[in-house]
Amino acid sequence: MRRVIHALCALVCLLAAPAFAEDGYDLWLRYKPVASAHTLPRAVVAQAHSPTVKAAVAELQRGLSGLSGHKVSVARNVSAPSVVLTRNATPDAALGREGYAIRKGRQNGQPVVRIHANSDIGLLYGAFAYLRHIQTGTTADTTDAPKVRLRLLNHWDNLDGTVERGYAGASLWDWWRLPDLKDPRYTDYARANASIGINGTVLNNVNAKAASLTAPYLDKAAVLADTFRPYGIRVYLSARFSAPIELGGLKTADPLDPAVRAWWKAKADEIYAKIPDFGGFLVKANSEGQPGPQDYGRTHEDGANMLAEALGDRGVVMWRAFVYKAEVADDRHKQAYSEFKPHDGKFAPTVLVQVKNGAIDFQPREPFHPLFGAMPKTPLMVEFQITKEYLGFATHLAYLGQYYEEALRADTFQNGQKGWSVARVVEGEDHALSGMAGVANIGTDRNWSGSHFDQANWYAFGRLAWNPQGSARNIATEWAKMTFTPDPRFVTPVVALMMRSRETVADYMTPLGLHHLMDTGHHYGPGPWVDNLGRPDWNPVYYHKADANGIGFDRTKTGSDALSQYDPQAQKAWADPKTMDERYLLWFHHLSWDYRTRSGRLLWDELVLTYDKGAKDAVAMQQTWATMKPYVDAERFEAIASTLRIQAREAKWWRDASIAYFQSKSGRPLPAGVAAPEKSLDYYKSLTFPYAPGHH
Ligand code: BDP
Repeated sequence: MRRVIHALCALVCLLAAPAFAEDGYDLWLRYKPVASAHTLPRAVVAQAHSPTVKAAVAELQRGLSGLSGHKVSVARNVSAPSVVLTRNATPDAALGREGYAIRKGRQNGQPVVRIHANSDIGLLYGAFAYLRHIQTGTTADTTDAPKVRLRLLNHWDNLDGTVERGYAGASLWDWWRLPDLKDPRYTDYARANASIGINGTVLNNVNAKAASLTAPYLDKAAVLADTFRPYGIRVYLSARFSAPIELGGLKTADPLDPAVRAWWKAKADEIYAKIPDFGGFLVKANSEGQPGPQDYGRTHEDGANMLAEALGDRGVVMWRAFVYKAEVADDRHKQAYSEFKPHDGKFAPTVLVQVKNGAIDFQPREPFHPLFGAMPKTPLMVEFQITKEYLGFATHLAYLGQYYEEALRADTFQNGQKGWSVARVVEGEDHALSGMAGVANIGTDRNWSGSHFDQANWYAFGRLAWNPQGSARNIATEWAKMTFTPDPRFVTPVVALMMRSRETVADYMTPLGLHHLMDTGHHYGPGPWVDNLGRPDWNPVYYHKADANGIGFDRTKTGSDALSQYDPQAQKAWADPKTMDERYLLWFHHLSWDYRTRSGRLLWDELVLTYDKGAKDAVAMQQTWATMKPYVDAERFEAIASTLRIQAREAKWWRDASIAYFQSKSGRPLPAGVAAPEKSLDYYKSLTFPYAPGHH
């Protein structure tokens, strides 16, 4: 009888849930009553009480109380159905330093769920996994451990509280009021990250200010580090290469100058005195005007290895490969590879090279970066953008799990061998270090990410950093169940919508492998006509090369030959326009408007129809969402409906402006049945957005 009553209560709560307004603050950690509420443990039992175990106990208590609908207690011994946290007496090799096992059993005549780990942080990860299992209806015993060592968010946050390419409000870090301010939100940030396995955070923008390395700012960073430590999250800083000049009064920042080396060593010691587990430095050098070793005729490894020496074995250096030289090469696609590949094997053991997923710049679709598979002697991190600078800011729904999965699964054919996916390169089986970085989409907005569905991108990044071979679809399913409801009438259509969503954005922004078509500076909206910027490779016209005859960037032998930077077997996938995946077509080939695509249509028609489809699919997303109303609380339902409205309107704008522009080049009529752009090309060109967010 009691069971029936429990089940009924749980059901009532479940059904009632949509009635309560939710603002998204709780993310995927909402802990609303589940149908299995009556089967859940009544107590949390743990022996040790380190801050990390305390955090695990508190999370289990909070989570189980919410999920079961009644208060769960904390106990020393098992005298009720319990979840029991235990550090292994002898380490279990399968779990490593951060893994965990979850096993069902019995103790003192009571049903128990045992969470085992070799470390306290493993117990915390196990606690979050167990809560996730309850919310997603998983019951099997599990053993799991991360496949990547460094799972990091990169905040492009400025000291004045703005966020470069941030669309979710201001920076979470209140540098002005730190170190006194201890915002409880910092703990919630750490909980959310720990729940998906993120174990590090770079606090400041890669376009770094030297001031971040001064004593007052280190004291502020130390408070954040203290807050995050129980959750297994280490703090890192972006380091400005010229800091020895700006802060140290030196004449040079030459990495081979002994005074410069001594300055960095002393700086590292100062940091470790304040933050004993400081993670290390992230460096953007000799890129987009940032200082670096090349200013002194030195190499990337000279710079990276100097910083590695200063940190010693206390931390790592993440040296970014997003570089392009002051002198414009024939193809920006080739630059990072040309600069870094010759230096494979020359970096110190604590240096990782951090490579964007593609060779240009986080475009809606990019082939994988040719450095993956080309530097087998160097640990390569992949850097993804979670914030959607090039995919519609926070107002377009684009599930990036599907994007990351596509990049991670690409085969690099490292050493000429099949099966060396980007994921495998990143997992770094031949290296002591491995890492994945995601440019954060988090800010002071109440829902953290600017819109509810953008939370899924933070979530998916963390889950894929834990296991780069994970499935984007499964991750979306987990997220949707936890963030909204496990009701399949919601989960099935919403996951389908999420999985399609990034293709839709690529269709209305950059179809058929086009890229870098956005407007200048703020990167908001279409600007395929832009041809007036300081460097040729900043201009969209450089990338699409459309004229009366055709369109596309020839990266084969007849063109820039960037294709040759890939392993010959990887090249095959893109070498022949007739057999390749046409979603990459114009990335690699310049083709006549009359080129016949796989559909049998001419390239011009195919291009226009793809734009048109993208805009229509954006409207369809709105329609699907409208049918989800019964399953979602009113506040989040409306908020999402409003962003989808913006998206549908802007998708049409991208479609119309792009078709108008490319038609001015091709001079061809639109395929039958396709509506003409609403306004003239001049109208679209005349739009300006001086106050678009994220551009600082
Ligand atoms: C570009 C962004 C710029 C960043 C740069 C980078 O527009 O704001 O500073 O990437 O990654 O995509 O360094």
